[in-house]
Amino acid sequence: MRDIQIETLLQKELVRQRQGLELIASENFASKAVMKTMGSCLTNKYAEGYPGMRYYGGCEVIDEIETLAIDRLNDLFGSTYANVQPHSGAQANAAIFLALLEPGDTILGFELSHGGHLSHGSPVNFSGKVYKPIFYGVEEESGLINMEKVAKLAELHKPKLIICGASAYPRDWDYKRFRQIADSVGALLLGDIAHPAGLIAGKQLDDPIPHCHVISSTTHKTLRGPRGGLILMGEDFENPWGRINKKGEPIMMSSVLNSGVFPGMQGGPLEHVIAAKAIAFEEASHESFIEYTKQVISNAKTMAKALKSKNYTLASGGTDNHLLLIDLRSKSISGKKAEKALVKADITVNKNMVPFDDKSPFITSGIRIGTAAITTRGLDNENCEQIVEWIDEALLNADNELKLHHIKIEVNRFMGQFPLYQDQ
Ligand code: DSN
Repeated sequence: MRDIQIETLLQKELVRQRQGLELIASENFASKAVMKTMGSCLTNKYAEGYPGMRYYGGCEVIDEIETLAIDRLNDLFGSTYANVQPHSGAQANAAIFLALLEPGDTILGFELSHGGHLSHGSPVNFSGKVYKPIFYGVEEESGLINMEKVAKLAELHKPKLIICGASAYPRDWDYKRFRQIADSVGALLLGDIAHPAGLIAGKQLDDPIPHCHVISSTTHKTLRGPRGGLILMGEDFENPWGRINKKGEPIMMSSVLNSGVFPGMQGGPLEHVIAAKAIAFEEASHESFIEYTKQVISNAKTMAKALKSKNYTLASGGTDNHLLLIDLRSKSISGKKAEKALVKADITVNKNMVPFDDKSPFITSGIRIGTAAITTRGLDNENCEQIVEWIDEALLNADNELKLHHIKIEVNRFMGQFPLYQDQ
């Protein structure tokens, strides 16, 4: 039986995605193979547990699929441990915290309003309610993280876990220095690479694997897979708390982390999504994906240059990765108003706090834009210069409905040159 209501809405959303300029930094367009697999019969199967150790019968095929996903992920990142079951990046982090920390333990993360993530200790998130969060931020002058200040905070508060990673930080991370700081205070280091994962897999950014004890990520941003999460370790190691198993052997961190995910945080894994993750990991191992990641960064740098030439202020002055954080305070328009105007022109962005923002998270002084999705559509540097022209025009005419409508028509016509899921 067809569900016409849902089919109509799906079609409407497909048209929106096709016609618009998708600049939300955490979004991308998964391949048709990834999408098809998410809609497969695997959604029907319960498989609590791990390959070879399930709580349900009939998991022989599922075991092969999950093992393939794990192997491909380890090959892609050069890691030796992978857990592909987390339903999202936030749940990967929750599972890691549950595995590594006791309630009340101190964690040191990146301040949310400076670009960090909710799940790194925000008071409105479980991570800020269950644990004791301390935050480092960026310097007001440079917009960059001052590693000496991170070291001082670590020395002062002796966190059990230090987190490096962000949702809106346009720069690469000094994982090596973070590890030195973690070691100096006996903390574990978690690298949350949810945003730059694809760029790291494409070898365009610094490699966190040799430096972080544990790594979490999403799979749907620059990595261009299905919506989901994952956990990695470069090398397994003995738990630092001296816990032993029934045989009197030290419990390895791989076992601690697996228990954190299941049964700690989740029940049945989404095996249809895990199969789609396996496809995405394979896709990301191709030379064409490396070329893609180079272009993502090149497009972001082109937009940064074009925006600066129009006197836009960029947090940290530019970008090393796929995202830009535009501080609109010098342009006298709020992030909320800017987002609304751009969306009317079919240019999708999100309002975002900027460091030292004086506006609330519902208003904000900035917008965050990213180039992962448009690069998948095939847009190049020249196209990115044109996008900046439209952004500028829309923001200068944020109250002019007719002008915004004209930009939308131009954007829609332009995007017609870049096919998306043509046979759907
Ligand atoms: N997914 C994150 C982002 O948009 O960066 C927020 O959780």
